[in-house]
Formats: sequence, structure tokens, C-alpha cells
Amino acid sequence: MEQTNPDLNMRLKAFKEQGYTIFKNVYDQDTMASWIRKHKQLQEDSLVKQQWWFANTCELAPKLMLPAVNNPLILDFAEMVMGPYVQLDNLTLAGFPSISKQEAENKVSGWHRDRWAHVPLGEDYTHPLSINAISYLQDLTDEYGPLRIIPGSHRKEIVLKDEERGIPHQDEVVVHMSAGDVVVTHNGLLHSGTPNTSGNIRYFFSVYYNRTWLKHTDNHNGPNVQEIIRKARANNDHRLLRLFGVDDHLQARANSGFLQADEVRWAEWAAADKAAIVKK
Ligand SMILES: O=C(O)CCC(=O)C(=O)O
Repeated sequence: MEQTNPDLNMRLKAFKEQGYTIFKNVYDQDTMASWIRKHKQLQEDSLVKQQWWFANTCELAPKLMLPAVNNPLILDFAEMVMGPYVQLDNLTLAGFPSISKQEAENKVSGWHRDRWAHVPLGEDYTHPLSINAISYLQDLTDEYGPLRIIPGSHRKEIVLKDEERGIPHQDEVVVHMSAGDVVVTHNGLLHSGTPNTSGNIRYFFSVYYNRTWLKHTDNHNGPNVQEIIRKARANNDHRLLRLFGVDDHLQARANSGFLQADEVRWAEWAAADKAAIVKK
């Protein structure tokens, strides 16, 4: 069955082959500046000295963060990749301090696959249990530290020895992401950051989604997220409910009999969820 968005269809094809796709210019300068201000404020408010990494940011700053978690374009794509089972695993706003060029010489930050992945068993494409929608709040020049990716490694049984984990890889591509672009990665894709030598902070923003039947890393029980859930319930907005772990359709859909192609079924369910929304 044809999906409604041809661009997303092409992206899905590339994502299956390469393990990632880049959406250009998703976030504007004002939005990114407000996230940077929030990071500074969280640092100032923290009792932990030199805290750089903040999770649970949807609870900490819901008005600022919910539009990113609930971004319709990214979610439409996420539902094509994982089915309409998309929950927020964690929303992370992080800063990487700068180090000296000497210290960073011939180093990468650390190759890894992401949370809920496994080392691929063969070359077949498998639907990921999770995906990462990463953006950077400045252009990733060589000084700020580009993203490194091993294309297709979500379908290759590549493992890395200890001594290979912190250095460039022969099959890597170095991605100079622009500020506000979003790269969506399959959790089986091998990737790494690059040390920041810019003299400034390198800001990283990650909306990490997993399937609604998995546990989530962020705590969705706080009062702000509970209020989002209450409003989503009032609007019968299942996609928004699912983002925070409430999936009313899970038992039926996760036991559907599987007699139709997954992607066809997912598209029907996603369309039904959109049609069911009542705006109050
Ligand atoms: O620093 C980066 O560019 C990538 C970080 C990353 O991949 C991660 O934290 O999972």
C-alpha cells in the first residue's frame, strides 16, 4: 500500500538501507536558543557540580520540550519505522565541554549502538525497538565535533575491539550536521560523536523513542507529564498518550494475527488514531 507522504517513503527506503535519515531545518534559531538557555538554567539550579547531561527534560520543561517530542513530521516517520507503538524513552539535553586539540587528536567519542539494540544476526533489515531523533544546537564543524556513522551497520554483525572503540573507523562517514537538522537513527546503527575542540559548549538534543511495551528510561509519573496525559485523554489523542506510555490499543494490536504486511497494518492504525482525535 502507498503511504501518503512520498518523501517519507523514500526516507524509509534509505533508512532501511543506511540505518539513518536526516531531516533538514526542523528547528529554528529561537527554539534552539531557548533550549540552550534551559540547559544553562538547569546547570545553575543543579546541586551537582558541573552537571552536563539532563534527562527527564519533558517533565522539567514541558512547554519547551513537548513540541519536539510530539513533532508531527518526526512522529509520522517514527510510526512508519516502528508502527504506531511510539513512546518517549528519554528526552535528553546535554552539553559537551570543549577539550584541547591535542587531547582530541585522532579520537572519536565512542562507537556504540543505542539502547534496546542488539548486534545484528544477519543482513536482513529488522524493525528497530527504538530510534533516536538527534539534533545539535550549533553547526557541527570539525571543531564542534561532527557525528560519525557506519552506514548499514544496523544490518552487519560488526563488533569492535576495545582499542577500536575510540578511534575513527575505516567505513565511517563523517556527518557535519547543521544546527536544527534532525538525524533519525536505527538503534542498531554504529555511531559516535567527535570530541569538541571549539572552545565553546557543544549542545546535543536527543528525543529517544522506543516501543510502548518496553520500559521507558525517563520518569513519566511527574505532575507535568501527567497533565499532558490528562489532556491527551480528553482529546482522545492516542498518539500523544502513547508517547508517555499509555497505549490503549496495545493488547489488540500486539496480537493482531500478523496476516497482513506490518507496514500496511501500521499505516491503517496510524490513520485511525488521527481520525479519532476530538479537539476540545
Ligand atoms: O555526541 C554525538 O554526536 C552522539 C552522541 C550519541 O550518539 C549518544 O549519546 O548516543
